[in-house]
Amino acid sequence: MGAPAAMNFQTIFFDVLGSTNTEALEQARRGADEGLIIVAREQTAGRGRLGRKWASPRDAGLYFSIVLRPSLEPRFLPLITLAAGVAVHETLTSLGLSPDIKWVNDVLVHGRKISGILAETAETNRGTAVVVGIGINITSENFPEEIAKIATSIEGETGRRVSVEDLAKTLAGNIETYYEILLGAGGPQCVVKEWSCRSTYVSGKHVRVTAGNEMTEGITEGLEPNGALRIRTNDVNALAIIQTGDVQALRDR
Ligand code: BT5
Repeated sequence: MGAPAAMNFQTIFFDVLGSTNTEALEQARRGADEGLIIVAREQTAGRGRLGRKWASPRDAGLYFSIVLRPSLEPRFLPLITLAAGVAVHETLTSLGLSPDIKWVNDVLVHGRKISGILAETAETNRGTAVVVGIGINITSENFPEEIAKIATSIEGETGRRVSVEDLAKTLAGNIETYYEILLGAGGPQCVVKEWSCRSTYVSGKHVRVTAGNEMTEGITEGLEPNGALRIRTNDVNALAIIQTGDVQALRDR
């Protein structure tokens, strides 16, 4: 097998959108090629997981969605989110930040959220498309009150204001790198490794995971081959495999 061809990026910049993910999913359903990137200066209905909101004030962040058409075993699809997390981590590191990744999709700096990732799929005539939506805060200036305490931004951390265009370009390059690693030989294992060395949450962390009405507490013990989180539970000393949920770090007594 030869090296995979470079991704063909095409970026469309919008002034305002409800959600760049909605636009990218729509374009994917209409047959858009892999590598189509949608960016907006502002989102009026930016979303996170489970119907949560992503605050997207005008010119305050990168609101970015990319269409992928991965030839990947379905069980490894969750690794696309992890590969995107690594790409965001690399992007922020290149700007002088020291980020951490909280399983599964939060990128934090000094314990505050600077980026979130939302992967969604669409069934299209050309097969399953995956849209990876990424929000990265550029400035903290217009944070709504409810996130001001839990969020941070590139400017807030470094004092420098980056341009949306430059940030989008660096991010796209890093996505290409880790997506190609994922699709290559031994890709899933490599992505798990790349993710693990960038996250303090991967092992030895006392956490609580909430998924719907279920709550699991214990110490993290690495990832499964598909990116699921292993937790050694406190009560019965069993190994819980977390496929989805919200992770919260607990203070050790
Ligand atoms: C996420 O969800 O973190 C995924 C966010 C993905 C946003 C991008 S922007 C481009 C693309 N288009 C979209 O419509 N979405 C994607 P989740 O793990 O559910 O976290 C959501 C939570 O993060 C909220 O409930 C808030 O607590 C917090 N939050 C909201 N806006 C934030 C912001 N700008 N910065 C930091 N935290 C925020």
